[in-house]
Amino acid sequence: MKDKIRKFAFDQGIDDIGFAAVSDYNSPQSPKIETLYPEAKSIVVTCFKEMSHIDSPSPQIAMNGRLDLQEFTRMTNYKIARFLEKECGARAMSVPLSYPMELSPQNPRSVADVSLRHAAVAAGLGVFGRHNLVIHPRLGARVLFMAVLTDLELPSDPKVTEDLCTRCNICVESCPASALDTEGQTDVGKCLMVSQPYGLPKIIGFWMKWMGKSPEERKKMLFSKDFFMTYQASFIGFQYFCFKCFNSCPVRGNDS
Ligand code: B12
Ligand code: SF4
Ligand code: SF4
Repeated sequence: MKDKIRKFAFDQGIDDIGFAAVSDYNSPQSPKIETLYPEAKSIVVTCFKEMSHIDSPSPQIAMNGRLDLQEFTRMTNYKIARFLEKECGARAMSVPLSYPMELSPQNPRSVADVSLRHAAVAAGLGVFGRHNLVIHPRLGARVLFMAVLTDLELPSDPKVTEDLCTRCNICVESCPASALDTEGQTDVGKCLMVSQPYGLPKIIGFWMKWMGKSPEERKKMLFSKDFFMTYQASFIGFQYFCFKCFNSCPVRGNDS
């Protein structure tokens, strides 16, 4: 069964795939898989290599490549979930690449329903590096993950046992927000301010300022770069302005 799924997934253009039994998924901060899908037995994790757009000094080009990849991964993941249901007699639920997720003041550390990094580790697709990202043994650190939860019994693939991080510290030094200074922990607030400058904190700040302003001042606020960029981030998804920890890591794998 694993071979059948693997072949279908590679035919869709994925870069790698791994399988993890739900019992081998261990993400202490995240909800238990059973709370999302009580009958789930396995997680099918796919891996996609990010292309060179993330090296562009233009945030538009970098983020546009990410949007293209997001579209491709979403469609591919959905096709795999459909294949599991239609051709393998299974039930399947696709897990989002990033969003939608529960965004609320009650979830300040932005914990998603499924931690795709922990799922990738459980499925033998890599190990955590100093940047808290998962490094793939053949593709390096510039990879994104997707997953499908299924009731098929699929044994876990062997885990990567080699430490792929060289401890060079380049990621830590490259982070413009100093968000990686504490080992094993990304400072979410610091990262967000730099990597998503037109995200939620900007929107809240904007409307807080809006209150108590005169009509003339409000007009000025609407005709500002902040408002235009926040509009674009919200409606088009022009979200990330920083890929530094991701693209500075010299572990590029042998597929680069
Ligand atoms: C919310 C989110 C964020 C939040 C962070 C929230 C957080 N606390 O993790 C913010 C906005 C800051 C963020 C930033 C980025 N993200 Co993000 N993010 C997510 C998302 C949607 C959920 C993550 C989550 O649930 N975290 C909460 C829990 C699981 O984290 P945790 O248990 O506390 O683990 C943390 C540490 O303890 C440490 N850790 C845990 N176990 C271990 C073990 C070892 C040995 C080590 C060293 C560390 C370590 O890693 C975590 C980092 O804080 C995932 C997609 C998904 N559904 O998984 C993508 C995801 C993690 N993001 C990703 C990426 C690429 C980024 C960015 C590079 C942004 C960009 N431009 O693309 C930065 C990188 C920041 C960094 N170096 O950590 C990729 C990572 C791919 C990879 N190769 O690992 C993911 C998996 C998206 C995907 N579908 O591929 N992200
Ligand atoms: S995405 Fe940018 S700001 Fe966030 S941790 Fe990575 S390098 Fe730092
Ligand atoms: S940049 Fe260096 S320290 Fe950071 S994850 Fe990559 S290899 Fe490890």
